Amino acid sequence: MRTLWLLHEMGLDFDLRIYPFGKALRAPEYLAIHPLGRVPCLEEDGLVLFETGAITEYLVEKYPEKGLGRLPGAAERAHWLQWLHYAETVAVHGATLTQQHIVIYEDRDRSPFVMKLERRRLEKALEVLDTHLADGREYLLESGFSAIDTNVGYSVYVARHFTPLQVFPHLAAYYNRLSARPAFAKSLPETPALFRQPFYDLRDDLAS
Ligand SMILES: N[C@@H](CCC(=O)N[C@@H](CS)C(=O)NCC(=O)O)C(=O)O
Repeated sequence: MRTLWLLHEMGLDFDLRIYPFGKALRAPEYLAIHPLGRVPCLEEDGLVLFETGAITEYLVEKYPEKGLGRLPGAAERAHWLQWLHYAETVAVHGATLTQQHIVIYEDRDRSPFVMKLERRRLEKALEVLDTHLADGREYLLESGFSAIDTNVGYSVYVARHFTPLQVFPHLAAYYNRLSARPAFAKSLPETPALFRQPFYDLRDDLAS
């Protein structure tokens, strides 16, 4: 979703191929593109690239006129890189919580301890963003919207399924700004593919 969002923000022409989670991602044809069978993947002019962060850097450098990167030499370059990679720090907690609450099918295989720990670690990671945004800035960099906002924004999109954003007022306002962008709306799945409910609370009902 975050790469799709970025492509829409950039206004590029592209063909989207959707691979549902499951066997399609482990088919030999797909493993020839991404050896781990994950999404996303970008193919352009014979180049095959995986890892969202790398795809982000590649796209903003290939299309500098879109203005969504902060290229080497730019004043905010170092912080642009910092938040690009921080997006993955947040995303990993979201991915673990997605696995615990949604992907794992049987209650006996879920861990209330992991759910609690990961929710706490996610909240600490969100707190850092909330504090950063507390000075009233609209987006992560003072110079305005860039590709790091699609990466971090996606991580917040996932995170809010597992922790209420209201306790982070600056982050909640930032997420509202991001989700009002037309390119964000275009990147959402037409039918809920993964998140079938808006919020997944802690599961204290599970045996420890
Ligand atoms: N760090 C990688 C993460 C890739 C990843 O784990 N993608 C997930 C979806 S967000 C996936 O393909 N999961 C399918 C699976 O593990 O079978 C990236 O940003 O591209």
